[in-house]
Amino acid sequence: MARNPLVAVVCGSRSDLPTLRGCFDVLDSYEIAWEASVISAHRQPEALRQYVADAEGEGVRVFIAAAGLAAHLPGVVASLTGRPVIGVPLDGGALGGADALYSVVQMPPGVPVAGVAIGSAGARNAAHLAARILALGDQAITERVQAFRADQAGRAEPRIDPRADAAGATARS
Ligand code: RP5
Repeated sequence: MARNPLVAVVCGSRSDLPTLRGCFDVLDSYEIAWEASVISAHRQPEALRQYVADAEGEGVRVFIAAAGLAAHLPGVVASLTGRPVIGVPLDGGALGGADALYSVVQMPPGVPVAGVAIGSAGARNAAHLAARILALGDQAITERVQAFRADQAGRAEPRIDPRADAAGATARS
């Protein structure tokens, strides 16, 4: 965790934290200061209101909110701040995260939440998206985003031997 975080990651339960691991790793890879909190929109609504107000006052620019089941956390955070909110729907069990996905993306007009994929893929993309938002006003983060994209683009593997060991796949001659 860092002083003067630019990104606040909030989730509804400690049980969500393992799925968010990649989110923290990606933020670290961009050298973006972040902080994490476990505050449920349903169980601790007053604490959530207070936290969002405090975080805004302390300079948080982007909120990432992750929750499972009836995932109201991202929407409630968006109701409490004018800053960008990225919602990560999590797999809470019976409905495999579709319940949370619908909750995250079906926001009423005027209260936007940027929804990403269910689970760990979405958690990582939430961090990538936060980096791209912050990059609009930060040259160092812009350069790190460009470097990530260039590295990713350079990893194409045309004409591999698909039966070779995955780590040592060789170009087909
Ligand atoms: C949601 O309910 C949380 O985000 C979590 O995904 C789900 C279950 O919470 P716990 O019962 O594990 O605390 O609010």
